[in-house]
Amino acid sequence: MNIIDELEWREAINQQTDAEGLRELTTTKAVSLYCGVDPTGDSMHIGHLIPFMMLKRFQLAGHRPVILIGGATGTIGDPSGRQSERSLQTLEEVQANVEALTAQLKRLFITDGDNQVRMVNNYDWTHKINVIDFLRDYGKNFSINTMLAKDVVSSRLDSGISFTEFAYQILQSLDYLHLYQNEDVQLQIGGSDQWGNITSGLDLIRKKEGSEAKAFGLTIPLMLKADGTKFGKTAGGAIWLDPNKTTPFEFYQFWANTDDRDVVKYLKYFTFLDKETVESLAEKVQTEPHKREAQKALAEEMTKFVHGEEMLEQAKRITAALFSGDIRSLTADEIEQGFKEMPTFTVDKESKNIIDWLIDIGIEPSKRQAREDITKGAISMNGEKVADIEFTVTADHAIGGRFIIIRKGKKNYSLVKLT
Ligand code: 485
Repeated sequence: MNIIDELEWREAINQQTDAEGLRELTTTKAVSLYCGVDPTGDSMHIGHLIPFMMLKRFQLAGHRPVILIGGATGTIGDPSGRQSERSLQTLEEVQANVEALTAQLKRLFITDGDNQVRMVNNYDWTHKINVIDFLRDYGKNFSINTMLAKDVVSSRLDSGISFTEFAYQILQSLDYLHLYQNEDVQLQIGGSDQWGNITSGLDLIRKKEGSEAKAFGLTIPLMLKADGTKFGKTAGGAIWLDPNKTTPFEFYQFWANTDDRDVVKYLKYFTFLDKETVESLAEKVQTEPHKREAQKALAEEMTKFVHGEEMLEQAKRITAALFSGDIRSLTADEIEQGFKEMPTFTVDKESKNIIDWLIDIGIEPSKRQAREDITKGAISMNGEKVADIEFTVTADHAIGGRFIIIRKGKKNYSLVKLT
């Protein structure tokens, strides 16, 4: 299947500048293409990931991906899709974010062979352009009238936009021209909000290189959920790629909790599973939805792609242990991940009778209540029932010397940290 046909099947194309031309180009050669991201934070979230997954699809189909990190554009800030002016980041902040994003992105791609990923930073060519050259060599090719008509700018004419943000589209256009001239790049992809910047780059290429220049643009649609809420957000905030912000277990759970109405769409749009596999999973959503096989496949594919095989196995182990109550099988590290969102208490390491211990922590309100819960078998520690009111809690009970998991009733888990 041609890559464009594949993207169409995946419903992953929003707009294209020349559908026929691009289909032809991608069937006749290994095309160099790029996607850029600005270092406005130290981690990407899954919203950012989408265009990069498409970039990876091109790579898997034999094309040549270029990832651009916006060390220059990140110091300005893209006004696309925003209602108000951004505050500037310091150059140090931008630099630290460049490093974090570079590391995060690079390992998702193939890094050897003919079509290995190339990483570029637009600071490298942008910082050399002086203001006179900028105005003479590039400024002359941009019409204020056209720039004003772009959504990004026209939507801000009432609320106001600085010259700095207004000029952003010129910087992104210079990138495309630079990559066209120096890296043989003929396609730029991005989210649907990038359409204005991408087409403005194409205009510059045609002005500089002639109207026959073979360069293309393609954007990816915004993912919409069946229930109308925003994709990629949970009660706890965005789903980050950085395992310190969203643990691999939480990442796995996010995908595993996908609604039946969305899961087939996600399998196509996000995973590298082929058409046959997706279709057979789609059938299972119809015939045996309770097994949630499609959700499991989605969660596995995504967690493996972003965090690797080992972290996926860990996420699955935590999921299974929480389901069966077999807490003892988990390591302290896994407990930390699995119980991140659950109530947490701290207590010192001193040995103590179970009743006093539960009151100290705050899990039980009174001795009477504690005694009652213990005798009726409602309390378990690390997955084992504690039915004896004379039981002594010692530091030895802590998993990895750090954690004790208390369950009260059927599913009220608490994490107790020993200090
Ligand atoms: O030459 C380029 C320089 C900068 C950029 C792209 C090409 C970044 C771009 N202007 C931008 O702001 N991208 C967003 C970002 O960095 O957070 C998001 C887009 C989203 C998707 C994602 O980057 O809003 O649609 O393209 C990868």
